[in-house]
Amino acid sequence: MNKPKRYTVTAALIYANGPIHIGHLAGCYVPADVYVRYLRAAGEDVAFISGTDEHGVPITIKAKKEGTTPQAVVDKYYGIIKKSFEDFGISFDIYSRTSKEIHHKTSQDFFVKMYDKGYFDEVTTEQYYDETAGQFLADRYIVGECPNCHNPGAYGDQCEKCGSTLSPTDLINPRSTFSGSKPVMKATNNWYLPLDRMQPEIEKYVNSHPEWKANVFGQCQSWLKQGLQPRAMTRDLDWGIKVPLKDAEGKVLYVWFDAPIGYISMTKEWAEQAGKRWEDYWCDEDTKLVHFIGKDNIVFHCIIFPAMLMAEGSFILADNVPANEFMNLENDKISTSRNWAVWLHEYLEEFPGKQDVLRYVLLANAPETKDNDFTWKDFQTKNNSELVGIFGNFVNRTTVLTNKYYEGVVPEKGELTDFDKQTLETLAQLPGQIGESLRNYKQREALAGMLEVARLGNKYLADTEPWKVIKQDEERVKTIMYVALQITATLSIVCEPFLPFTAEKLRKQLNLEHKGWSEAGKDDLIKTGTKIEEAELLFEKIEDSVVEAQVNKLLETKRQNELEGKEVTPLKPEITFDDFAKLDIRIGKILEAEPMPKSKKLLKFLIDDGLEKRTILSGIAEHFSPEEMIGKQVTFIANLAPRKMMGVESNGMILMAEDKDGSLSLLQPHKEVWSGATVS
Ligand code: B3M
Ligand code: ZN
Repeated sequence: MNKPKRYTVTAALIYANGPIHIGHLAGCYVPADVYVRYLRAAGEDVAFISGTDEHGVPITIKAKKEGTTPQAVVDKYYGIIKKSFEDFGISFDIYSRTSKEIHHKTSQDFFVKMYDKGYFDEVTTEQYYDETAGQFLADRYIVGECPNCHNPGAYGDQCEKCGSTLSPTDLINPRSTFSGSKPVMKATNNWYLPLDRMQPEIEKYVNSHPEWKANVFGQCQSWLKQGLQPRAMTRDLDWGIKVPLKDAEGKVLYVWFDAPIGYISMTKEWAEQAGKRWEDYWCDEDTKLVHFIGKDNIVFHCIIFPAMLMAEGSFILADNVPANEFMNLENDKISTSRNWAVWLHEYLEEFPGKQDVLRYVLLANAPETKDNDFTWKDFQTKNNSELVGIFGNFVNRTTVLTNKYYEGVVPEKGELTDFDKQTLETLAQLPGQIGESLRNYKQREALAGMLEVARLGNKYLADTEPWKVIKQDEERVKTIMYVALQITATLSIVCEPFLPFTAEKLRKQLNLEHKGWSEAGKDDLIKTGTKIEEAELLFEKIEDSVVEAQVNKLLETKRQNELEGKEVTPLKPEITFDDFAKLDIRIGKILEAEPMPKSKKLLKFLIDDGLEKRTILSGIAEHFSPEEMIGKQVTFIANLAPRKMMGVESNGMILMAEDKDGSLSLLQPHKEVWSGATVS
């Protein structure tokens, strides 16, 4: 597009059913904030819109779990989420909620307009219905046996044990979670968006954006290739926005219909307060619309919402949807149900004043092109070696020396050496490069460019050595410090999108007013004669004990999960029957058992396998005494290649089941069988 007149930037409307964690921050909120802060610094007209998504089954599920109402859930989490974003410095222009009156009206009007244009197909389908509770059942409200792994507690949309995607009719013996009764099939009408018929227009739109990030463009292509299916835009549910039609009693708008319209209704709300025209931000072709989201929301923002906007007809479409991949935590997927997360509100309490450290680490490791990992060790390293060691160190040396030599007054510059000129030229180029990376959603690259400014400063001081030169040539040192101060001043501008709290501290130290991006890199940014403040540390070292405490907190979570049986080992890759048939599994009887000398773990068994007596070593000495094993029947693998351990050859392997607490249990036939019985 041509140079945009203004920007509408949205960040995903997260469900108000739980607090914010670092996965949300890295995937969507920090990148959105960095982008917006840069645009504002560059003098652009921006509306930065977000809020909570307060409808849909995820909210009602949470209410059921907490034994309260959906309204109580959204009220509670809206408060927690809004406050943690504020404290973290995410600079939304508005942070609203989809429960607002204006949103209900905007969504209903949107629906009616599409309806009047004949965009919906009314379709009758059979859905599960709970006769006792008198309501249709969303997929999540039906449980039953998984047809794949036979987990008895699989949900109508997914089995959490084997991970397979299901539909409610796949379940064996389905039950309603409301009454426990067997649901019946009942006919119901809903309104469908004919994405199949709209595919050509949608394809045209997506294909006009080959510049989208590869992960986003690729996911869209794979949806389009499969062929789009009609999708119901209404649901039989009692929590949500009422369908504004006659004969639509008990039906609400599909949450993914109303939620993205939230971007529009929240813009209206903001415009009203800010004295702007909301239409400028949604209906003008010269406005650039950008959605920041996590990768699990790509299809909704790149296909379904654009299709809705096309159908409605009055709005612009997104120019870009720079979705990130996922951030893992200590090599494991972030999970709310397993409490495997770093929660923002807890971080803010435990690391007061260190918002920028977390922002920095999340950006440096941003999952821009693939999933990435957050570890506390890396958090410490990045803080200590980059923020303290490079950024803080440069600023501190400059401010300390300025105070020491000139009582904090920026000196006059004398004649510039070639090296000074070269340094200033590099300085002049960096802000433009950083800005370019930011406009192209390459935030890791931009962050590296920002740190490059501090590196330039450190190198300049290391090469010019003002602390030595001061003894021979006081005039020269004035110029050196003048140049170093210009670098510091530029740093205060270019660090702002990434490290807003630091930028403010730095501006205060330099007594520099807020300047725009175009000022950065200029060589008279901070004027001769300006009085700066006493040096104050921008960052402090993070000690080992602090990160150890965080790691221990996570280990405790893991232990707790194991006790509660939430850590189920994922399934191994599928094998063929032939693979299985290669195993020779048999039952044998233990004739003799003794400890292995010098080994804490191994026991040595003599086993009657029906054909002969064989020796098997087993690492179970910490769980069983030799005495209690004698005479027991065990299941063992009889054709495992012999293996020598501590000088003794072991011929097979005894099978055990490991319980949640780590204790072992023998696998025995449920009635005594003859030694040598085969297992198949
Ligand atoms: N509420 C999903 C989520 O919270 C959904 C996003 C809506 S964005 C319009 O991850
Ligand atoms: Zn399953």
